[in-house]
Amino acid sequence: MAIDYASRIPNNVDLGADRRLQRALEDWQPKFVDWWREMGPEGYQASEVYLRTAMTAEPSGWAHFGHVRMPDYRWGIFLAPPEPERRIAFGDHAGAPAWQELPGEYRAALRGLIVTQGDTEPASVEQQRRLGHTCPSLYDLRNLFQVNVEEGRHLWAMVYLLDAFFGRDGREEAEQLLLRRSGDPDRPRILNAFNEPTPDWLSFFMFTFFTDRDGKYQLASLAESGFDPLSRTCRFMLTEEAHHMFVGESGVARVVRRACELVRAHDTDQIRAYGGIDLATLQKYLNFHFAVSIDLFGQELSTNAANYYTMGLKGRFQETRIDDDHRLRDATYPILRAAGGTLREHAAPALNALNERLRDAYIADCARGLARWNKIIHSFGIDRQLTLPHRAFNRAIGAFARLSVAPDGRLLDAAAWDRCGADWLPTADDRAYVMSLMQPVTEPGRVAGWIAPPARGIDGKDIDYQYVRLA
Ligand code: BYC
Ligand code: FE
Ligand code: FE
Repeated sequence: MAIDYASRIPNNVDLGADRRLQRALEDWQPKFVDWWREMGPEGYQASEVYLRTAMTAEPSGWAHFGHVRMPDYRWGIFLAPPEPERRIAFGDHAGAPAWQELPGEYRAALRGLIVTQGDTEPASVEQQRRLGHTCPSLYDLRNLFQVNVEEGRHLWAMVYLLDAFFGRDGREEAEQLLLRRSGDPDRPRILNAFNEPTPDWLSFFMFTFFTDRDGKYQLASLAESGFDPLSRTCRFMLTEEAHHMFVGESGVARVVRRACELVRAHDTDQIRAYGGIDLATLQKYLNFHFAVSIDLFGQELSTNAANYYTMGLKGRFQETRIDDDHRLRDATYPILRAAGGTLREHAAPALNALNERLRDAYIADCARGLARWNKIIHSFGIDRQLTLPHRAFNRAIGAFARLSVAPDGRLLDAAAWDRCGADWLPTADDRAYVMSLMQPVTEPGRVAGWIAPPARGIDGKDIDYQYVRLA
């Protein structure tokens, strides 16, 4: 499945054979580039960035690295190779051949899922567009831009589906995806986490750890879809997503490492005087990003989720590896709810609890990342751990949104919340402090003082390689 880079839109879907689709996408392409110039990374459009471009869509496929100006990046349409004889794995149609064409009766539901997924991609680029000005190193600057161009490509992935399968209203949705703006009160992005600002690099690393990981879980569920083109496009997107989460996990790990070095060097937890981000502040940022990111899974009990499943559109994480009837009509799933002043588990219909089930898988994955950060802290002999707050903490979506819950899961009254909130979430002071550290470092090989250098460079290059040639 080599990708054809000779045509105007790189692709591995034989775009040349479908004139209607090719015209629709060629009409959208300049609008996308206009959007990129307006809302993409500010101040670096003319810089040459050492970017990775996929050359095949095979999981083992090789990538090409080279310096590229971002507006010249070859965004295109890449689907994972088809699985021969693929069948629908769950829901009412389980066992039937996967759909190669749009199942007409599910048109609206599928369009909604594709638009919601598509909307997050440009939103994240908008959120991150000013970060280049305060990069901690050229290595990090390059990683930011790699993430940004790939999120741009994820938008292409969803626009391909809209244009290929949804006709005129698909084209209209494709235009709307370029018109909404993150954080704009009049035309916001669809999901709340994508309207939050990403003002500093600690927020960026937390975002790529926590929020891009929602991307992993949502894409994995959509990769199970009975609508095969959606499945294949999501399977390829997942290979790109892995890099975004690496940027987040390794970014936070380096901040943790630097904090530990300063604690050891100065024998105090109060390391702000030495230009570090203390672990208490890191914990608050973590609390904030975890809560907004778990909101992205939707309500604990959701008829939308039940319908998507029954229709065969959105499965569970690793659906085909689960050993049950894949219909779930009589199954139950434990969920938490507030009762008698505490949070208690109860059995809910499994079909309605699918969002919660996916959130559970996500939380377990986050915990594995935290364990790796805690290993670093432990290796410095520091007696402190980063922890995930309780899932009911600081929620805006679902049954916990109405409650005040401490990070340890205690239900609080409003007064207790007001007294303690500042201990648990970044305050204006915390944010101002972190912001004060955000001074650009653009000399090859140098790294800002609040973060440890990366363990290794990119594509076998040294850390002092010129990953970005500033224009
Ligand atoms: N904010 O029945 P419910 C990524 C709405 S991240 C605002 O629970 P459902 C990326 C909901 O839409 C992955 N509204 O909903 C990461 C519904 O409204 P309607 C993005 C919310 O449908 C980093 C209503 O509340 N992909 O790729 O089961 C960088 C009832 O809720 C929110 C997807 O999300 C919220 N947080 O679940 C770049 C996959 N939560 O429809 C990229 C596609 C819920 O009744 N989306 N609502 O008007 C979905 O699968 C589902 O839409 C959701 C919501 C899981 C998001
Ligand atoms: Fe994405
Ligand atoms: Fe991502």
